[in-house]
Amino acid sequence: MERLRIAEPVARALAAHRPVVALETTVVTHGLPRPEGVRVARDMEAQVVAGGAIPATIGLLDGAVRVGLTPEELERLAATPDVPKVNLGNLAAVLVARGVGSTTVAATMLAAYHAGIGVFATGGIGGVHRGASETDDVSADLTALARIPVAVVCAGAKAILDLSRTVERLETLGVPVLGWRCEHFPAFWRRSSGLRVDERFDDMSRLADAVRTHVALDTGTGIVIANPVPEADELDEHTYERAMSEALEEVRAQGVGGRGVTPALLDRMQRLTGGAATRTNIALLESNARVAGELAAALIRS
Ligand code: PSU
Ligand code: MN
Repeated sequence: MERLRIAEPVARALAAHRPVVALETTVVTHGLPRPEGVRVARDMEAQVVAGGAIPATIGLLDGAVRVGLTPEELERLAATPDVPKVNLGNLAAVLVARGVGSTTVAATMLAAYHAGIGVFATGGIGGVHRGASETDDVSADLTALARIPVAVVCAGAKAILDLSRTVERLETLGVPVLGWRCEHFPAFWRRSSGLRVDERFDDMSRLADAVRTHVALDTGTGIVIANPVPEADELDEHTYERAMSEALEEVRAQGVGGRGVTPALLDRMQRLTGGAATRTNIALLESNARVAGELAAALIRS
């Protein structure tokens, strides 16, 4: 891939067939309040290591897609004012024009795939927004999942979305949704949306076998590994329902559109819950990084 730069430790790990997990940077710059993002990124890397793999945090710096940012580089990215949020459509333009950007799930999957990394951890994938029948706002994450064979460990999709239509769309696209120790698609801040996953897995070597088998089928799609937030960190149901309807209402009233919608909703959730939503978000990010590390390690053994 043009303008792809793989950091030395990541390249070495890949050459030696050691497990590697990709991490994104939009969550660092747009998904969490500053300076929490950078600290969480470091914690996620530590969780990948604890799971048995090598982390590769991905973002745009100096006109290149960098796979494996150092702590200093991550700081530099986070300190950039108005850092652009990059998906598949604006990747080339941002590379050429600004040279710096944070990668969403979609762009991170593309970079991971070209670097030879098959496992990726995020918070929640993007999906079909509520009201999409009018706005047509559907995340490019779904486009990437339909086209790029990388396994994405997530706590479902952000519950600010229309989860039922998101799950329907994943099915249409032929993207498997595998539950890690759960039957139901998680709702990000809550453990269950009530929607079913394709299959529940309780054993990591079996989950790895399902991932490996799907990739070998060569359908070309990605895979969603749904990992609910740990019970102790789940946002209380009442707080969750109330904050979410208010957040959706505020963002609608302010006329936020396009790439701004998801960061605005996450920011409102954080404020309306007095930080509780962010604590849950951080807990699920760390848990996903840990599971992704374990999955990458199991894939090497399978
Ligand atoms: N998960 C989080 N926080 C985030 C995101 C995911 O816990 O901020 C980001 C991811 O980078 C994802 C993006 O790709 O939100 C989706 O944005 P949109 O809905 O505009 O496609
Ligand atoms: Mn969108």
